[in-house]
Amino acid sequence: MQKVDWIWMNGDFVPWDEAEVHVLAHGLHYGYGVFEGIRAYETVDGRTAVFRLTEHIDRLENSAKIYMMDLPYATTELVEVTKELIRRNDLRECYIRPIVFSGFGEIGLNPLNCAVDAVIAVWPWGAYLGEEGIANGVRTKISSFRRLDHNIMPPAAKATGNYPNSILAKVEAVKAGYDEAIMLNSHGFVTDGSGENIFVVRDGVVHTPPLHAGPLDGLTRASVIRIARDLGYDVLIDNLVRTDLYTADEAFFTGTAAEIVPISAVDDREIGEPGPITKDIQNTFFAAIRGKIDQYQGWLEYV
Ligand code: PPE
Repeated sequence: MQKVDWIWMNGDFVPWDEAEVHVLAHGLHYGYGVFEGIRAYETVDGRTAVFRLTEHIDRLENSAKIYMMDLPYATTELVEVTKELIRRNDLRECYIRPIVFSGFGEIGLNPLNCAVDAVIAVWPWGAYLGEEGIANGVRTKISSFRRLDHNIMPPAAKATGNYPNSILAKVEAVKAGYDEAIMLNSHGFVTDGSGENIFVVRDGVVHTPPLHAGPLDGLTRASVIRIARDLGYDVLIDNLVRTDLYTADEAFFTGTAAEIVPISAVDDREIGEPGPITKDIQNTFFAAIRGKIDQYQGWLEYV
């Protein structure tokens, strides 16, 4: 990864190499932490804007609430710190990773006697599934690992400890020669990719799984639902099964890191080149994040 000058840690801006934690930090042992992934883009007028920053920080607060973790900073403070960090690092575009975790204090499951550490890091991060993936699509495999359940590790919380579930799926897919994994819940309904939400297009209608199926409540997903409806497409939020993917006319992933990535095949059933509705939504999204569309200016928080 590309290093920058400053990281914000527990209230201070510290040099990148000095942003360290103790090896006995509680969150490292038990995966007890919550985090976000956000992107900032250079817009048409040359200013940098963070995409839906406040809503990402709100989701961080909700994740912390689910885990009964006291966020030591208010939303407004974290929003301001994020903007200041981007300015200090002199970045026009970047990925933003806030993370709040139980730090050093005591080992043992109960986190209540541990410090709560809060960190925000920013760095330049290119296409998550490759430029080639954005342009031509990625090949996917349905994972043999099932997605976490609401009553096991709530997917509504973007918790660090949820991610080994995604990592099992990702590694399985990559080792088998695919680009990305698609996950099903324990009832066999499609949830999401290892780190992306999923959409399919059938007969001109856009479909995405409901939140109760178990995907993360993605901000990119919400943006795409709005964009698709504004473009005049019907969007249905309904359960999908694996064969809905095999026979889809079009399919794509959405996510902050991934942005919008067409899916060209699922379990070797070809979907093919990115389709017209995928491209329409992709083009609109890429124009929106760069401030080219007035009706989506409300999503941009200028640095
Ligand atoms: N599902 C999962 C499981 C997920 O991790 C993400 C984001 C999404 C859906 C899309 O949500 P949103 O970014 O709000 O549209 N994954 C983040 C972490 C990726 C990583 O490898 O780290 C991200 O995209 O930032």
